[in-house]
Amino acid sequence: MLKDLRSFLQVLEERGDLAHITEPVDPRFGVAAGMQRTSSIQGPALWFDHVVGSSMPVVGALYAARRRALWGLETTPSELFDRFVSGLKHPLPPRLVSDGPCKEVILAGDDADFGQLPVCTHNRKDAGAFITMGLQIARHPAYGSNVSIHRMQIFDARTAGMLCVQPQHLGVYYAEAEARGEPLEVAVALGCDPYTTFCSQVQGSIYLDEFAVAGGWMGEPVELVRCETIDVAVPATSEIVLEGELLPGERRWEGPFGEYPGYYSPAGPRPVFKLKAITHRRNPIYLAGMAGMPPTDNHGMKDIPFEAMLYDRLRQICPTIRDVCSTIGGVCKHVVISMRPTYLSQARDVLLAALTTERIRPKLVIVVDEDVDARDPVQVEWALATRFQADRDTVVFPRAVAQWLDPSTPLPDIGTVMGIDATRPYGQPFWEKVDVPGADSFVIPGWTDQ
Ligand SMILES: Cc1cc2nc3c(=O)[nH]c(=O)nc-3n(C[C@H](O)[C@H](O)[C@H](O)COP(=O)(O)O)c2cc1C
Ligand SMILES: [Mn+2]
Repeated sequence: MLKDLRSFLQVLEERGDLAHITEPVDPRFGVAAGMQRTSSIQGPALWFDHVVGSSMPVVGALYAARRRALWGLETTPSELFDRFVSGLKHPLPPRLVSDGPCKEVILAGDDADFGQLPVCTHNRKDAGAFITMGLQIARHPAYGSNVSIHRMQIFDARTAGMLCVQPQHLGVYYAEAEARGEPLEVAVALGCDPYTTFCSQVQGSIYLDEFAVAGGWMGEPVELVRCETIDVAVPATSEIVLEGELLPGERRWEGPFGEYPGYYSPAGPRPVFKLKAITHRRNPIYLAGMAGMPPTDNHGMKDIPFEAMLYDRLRQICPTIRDVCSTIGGVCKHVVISMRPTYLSQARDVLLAALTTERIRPKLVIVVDEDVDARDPVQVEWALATRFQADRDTVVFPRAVAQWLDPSTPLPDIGTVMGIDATRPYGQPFWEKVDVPGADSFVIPGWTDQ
């Protein structure tokens, strides 16, 4: 099991999927430029040895390529969803341990300063530098522990904005604490192993402890250590931990920031995080990650849990679902489902179920037959071109719940969703698809034999 960021980086190093940038790089746009470039060519993860103004190396674009996410979760494309679902069904609660590497250096009070971190500025019009890959960990007296990721805009040495709004669980925790006039203690773990990193993206029940899902995936509990200044426990092997609290009754203007739909999300009044301590490993590695135009870390990390949870849900009504793909250009809003329909209208049932999920809501769902690779845009378009008639096979729901940050919606959070049934008419004769015997296995030297 990969139990920390370092062992994952070791795997990437061995597979030639981690490139070292040795020349000095500016944390303002420079690191982001590298991350964006390698993401768009699906190149390696990047290790920046020398980020100007900091002694910490920066690693970025770790999850911008799906292959790396699979290596991190130590699984294969064909096993991914089943492993994911089995972690959800068999969670293992985390274990508290007395000490861990993330305590090797402890900086509390005035010694803790965001300026110690190489926090990067990504996009031309971003309001400033943002921490984008921190796991926010918080506790609630009734709901338990929560793990999620929320961007943080650095305001000054010990103050940051945090984008955590309801119905996100951290937003709920904060709203309830604020209603009692209390701060919400929050720890931010930066640079964790792939399992705890991915558990942050499980959109489960508010009672779910995401660390227990990570434990389920690993087959052993995640080890946590208590924070120094707040009553929260964090992964023991985190590279860096920020301890602090969200202040009640305070808002500061946060944003704009280049978000995952590929647009600047507008500025607004947001909760304020007050830093109380920083703890870190010796020679810590700072983890950066892009949102913005896909593909990026943000999309890569959201797509897999989104697909796996939809897969699990849809398999309840259709066990012959083959694949669920959150398409790259669809920025976590477009889903292609391949399936083998076993009765008339089943493809439509699946389509409707996918469009009416709870927190993970697609805007467009395309259902294709099993012979179409849902991950190949050419094949999906071919199915649309040859198996789909718009008047017969389209369903449109106006005024559904839309994803926040979709700039095309007429009202905030309200928008139209659409389903397309591009499966062959069930049970009717249909033209036969061409095939060439031996084409898939034909070896072209230097091309198909690597
Ligand atoms: C890199 C990255 C950055 C994210 N930033 C934010 C953010 O700033 N605000 C937010 O509400 N969700 C953000 N998310 C999505 C949440 O982390 C995600 O929806 C999570 O599952 C919410 O957890 P919850 O189900 O416990 O509420 C981000 C996701 C990723 C992968
Ligand atoms: Mn949660």
